[in-house]
Amino acid sequence: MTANEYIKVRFGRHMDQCTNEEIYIGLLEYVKDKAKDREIKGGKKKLYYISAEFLIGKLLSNNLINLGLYDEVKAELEACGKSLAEIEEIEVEPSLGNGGLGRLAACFLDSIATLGLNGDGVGLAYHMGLFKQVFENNLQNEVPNPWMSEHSWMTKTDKTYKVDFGGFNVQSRMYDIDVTGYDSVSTKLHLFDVETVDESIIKDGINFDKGEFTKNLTLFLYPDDSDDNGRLLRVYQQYFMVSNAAQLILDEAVEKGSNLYDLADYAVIQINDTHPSMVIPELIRLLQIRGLTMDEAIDVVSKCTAYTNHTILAEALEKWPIHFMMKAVPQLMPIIRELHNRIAKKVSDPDVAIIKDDLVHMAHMDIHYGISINGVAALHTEILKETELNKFYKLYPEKFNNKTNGITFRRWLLYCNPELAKLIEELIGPGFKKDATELKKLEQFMNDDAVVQKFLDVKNTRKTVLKNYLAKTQGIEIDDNSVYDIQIKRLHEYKRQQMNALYVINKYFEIKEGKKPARPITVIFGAKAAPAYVIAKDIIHLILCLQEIIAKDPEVSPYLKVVMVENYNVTLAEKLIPACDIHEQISLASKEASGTSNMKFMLNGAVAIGTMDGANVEMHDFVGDDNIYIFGEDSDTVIKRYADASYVSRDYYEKDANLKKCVDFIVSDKLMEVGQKENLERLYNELLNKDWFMTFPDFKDYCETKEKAYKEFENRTEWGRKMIKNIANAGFFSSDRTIAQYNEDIWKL
Ligand code: Z16
Repeated sequence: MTANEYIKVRFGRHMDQCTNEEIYIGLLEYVKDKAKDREIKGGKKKLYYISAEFLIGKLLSNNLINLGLYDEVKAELEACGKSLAEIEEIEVEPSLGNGGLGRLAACFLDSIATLGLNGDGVGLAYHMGLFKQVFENNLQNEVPNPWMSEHSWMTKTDKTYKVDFGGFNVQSRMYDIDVTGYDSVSTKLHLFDVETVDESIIKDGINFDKGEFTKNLTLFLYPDDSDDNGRLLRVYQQYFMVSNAAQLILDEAVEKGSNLYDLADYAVIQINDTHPSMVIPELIRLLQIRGLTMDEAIDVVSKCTAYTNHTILAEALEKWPIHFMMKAVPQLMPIIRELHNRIAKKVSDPDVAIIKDDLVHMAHMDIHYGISINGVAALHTEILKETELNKFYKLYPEKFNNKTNGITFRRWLLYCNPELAKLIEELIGPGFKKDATELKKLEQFMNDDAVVQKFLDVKNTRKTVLKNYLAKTQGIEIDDNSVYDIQIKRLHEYKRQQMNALYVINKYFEIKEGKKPARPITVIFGAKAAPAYVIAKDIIHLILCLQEIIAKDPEVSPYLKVVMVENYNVTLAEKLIPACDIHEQISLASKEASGTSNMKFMLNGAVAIGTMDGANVEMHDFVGDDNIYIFGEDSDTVIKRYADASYVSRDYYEKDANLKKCVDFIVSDKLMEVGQKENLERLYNELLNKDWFMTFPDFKDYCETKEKAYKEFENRTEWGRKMIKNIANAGFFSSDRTIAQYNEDIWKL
C-alpha cells in the first residue's frame, strides 16, 4: 500500500483533500506499520543500551529514508501540491538529551538496527525534553519544551512494572519507539514512564516541586552536560530507569529459556556514562529474589555489563552520598556494601574503593564488576589509562579498550545534505551509503577542477538554504557570500566559546582600525547553557551583546556579523552543518572526550579549526596538516600545567597588549550600553583571576591560525580540494564502524 492509499483508508479522503496535520498523522502511522513489518527476529543474545538520554531528533524523514520510502512519498506529496518540508514542520523535535552523549546514543541505535544486530535502547520518557532556550535582554531564559502528543512515535505497550523506592512505590509503563535500520531490520527504543506524573506542578519557566517524586519522576530531563548537578531526584530517576531495565532484561531472558545462571548468554548491557550504573546492584537484587545466592548473583551480573566513559571532568563522574541512597533506594545499599567489601578485601588502595568518604563511586562499581571499560576517542582512552583511571588500568588492563565515536551517515549526510549525497553518488556510485569507507574513492577527483567546482557549488546551495531558513525561522539576515564560521555545541568553559568571542572582539578592533577582511565573516554560535551554570550564561550574554553592538555599528557590520541562533537543537544542526565553511573545535586539549559534531562537519565538507583534542586528533591523522587547522597547546602540556598548578592567567593578560585590549572590552562602556554590568564583570574577573580552561595561552595562536584559514579560503579551488579531502576521509567516523567494533570486542552478538 502506498502512503496515498493508506491515507485514503485512514481519513476517507485523498491526500490532496487532507490538512497537513492529517497527512503528518497518516504518514506517522504508515511508517509505524512498515517498521513493524521489519521487526527483528530476535536471536538468543540481546544488547540493552541503557542511557538517560536519547537525542533522536525528528523521525519522519529519517524513517522514510531508512525504509526506502523517502523518494516515493516525496513525489506523492508533490503530486498533490504539498512538500515534505512543510509536513515535517508539524513534527516536534523530542529533545530527550543534552548534547553529544544523547545524540551518540541515537546514532548508535540507528547503526545497531542497520547492522541487523539484536539490540534495544532503554531510557526514560521525560514529558518535557531539554528546556527551550529563549533570549531576552541578551540573556538566556528557559521555558518548558513539551513534545509528547496524542499522535507520536511512541507506542503505549502493556508492559508495566512495580518500582520500589524508600517509603513508596510506583507503577511504570513502557512505551516503544521503532528504530528503523537503513535497508535492514527495525529494533526498539523502550522509554519508561509513570502514570502519576503531573505536568501541572510546573510553574514560572522550568521550576517545579522537587519533593513530590510520584508527580515529578519523569517530568524533566536534567539540563546538564558534563556537569554533575547532585540532586536527589536524579537518583530517583536513575533507579527508576534501571529497575525497569533490569526487570525487562530478566523477563526477556527467561522467556527465551534462560535459567538465569546463564544470563550472560542472553543479555549484555552497555552502561552509558554512570547514569545507569545502579543496574548492577539492581540486577543482583532481583536475581536473589528469584532464588540465586549473593555469590551466584554477583558472579552472573559480572559477566553482563560494560561501561562507557564520556568525560574526564571530575565533576561529571557521579558519586552519590550514602544518605541519598539510603533515602531513595535503601534496598540497594546492602548490595553495594557487599560489592565494596569484596574489593576492599583484595585491594587496599582507597582510590579504587566503591565507597569512600560516605560517597558511592558509580564508575568504580562499573569498572570492578563489568567486562569492559571504554573511552570514546583514542586520545581520551589513553588519558583514562595513563592518568584518570590509571589505578584501575593497572588492575584490569584487559578490560580497557577504545571505541572512537561515530555518527549515522543516514541523518548527517543523506537526509541533511541531499545535494552532496547526490553529487557523491554521481562520482563513486551508491556503495558509500552502506560502506562509508568507499568515500575514500573521492580522493581521485581532488585534482579535477571541474569536480572541485561542483563541491563548491553544493556548499553554496546549502549556504543559501541556511540563509533562507534563518531569515524565516529566527528573523536573522546573513550574507551567503560571507564565510560561515560555526561553533555549535553545549556552552561549557572547557569548549571555550569565550575564546571565540575574544576573537570576535579582536576582529572588531581590526575593522575599526581599518584592517578589513577580504570577505565578510559570519560567526555563528549555537549553545544552551545549563540553567544553573552561571559563567556559561555570562558567556552567552557576552556573545549576544557582541551580536547587538556589531550589528548596530555601520563601520563594522558590512564585514563582520555575529549570530547566536536561539534554541540550538538537532533540527537546527541539520541546517547549520551542511552550510558550514569553517567549524570550531577549540576545546582545551585533553578536555573534550571526543566531540561528534566535528565528524558531522567533516562529512559535510567543512574544514576544522581545532586543538589536538578528542577525535580531532584522529581527523588530523586522516587528512594531514594541510586540511585541518590545528593550533594550541597539546594535552601533555595542559596536563602538566594542571599538575604543577603553574598557570596564572593574569601574567598572559599583562604581557600581551592585544589580549588585554580584547579582555578589557568585556567591561567597556560600549558593552555596558547593551549588557548587564553584573554578568560582564563576573566573566571578566573569572578570565582574569582564573581562566581555568586556559584560553589566554592559546589565544595568539588561535588568532593567527584563523587568519591563515580565512586567507586560504580565498583560494576557492584549493579550498574545494580541502573539502573533498575531508569528505573522503570521513568514512572512519561512521557509527556503523563504531558499532561493529563494540559488537566484535564487547557485545559478541
Ligand atoms: C555528554 O554529552 C558528554 C559527556 C558526558 O560525560 C556527559 C554528557 Cl551529557 C559528551 C562529551 O563531552 C563529548 O566529548 C563526547 O563526544 C560525547 O559525550 C559522546 O561521547
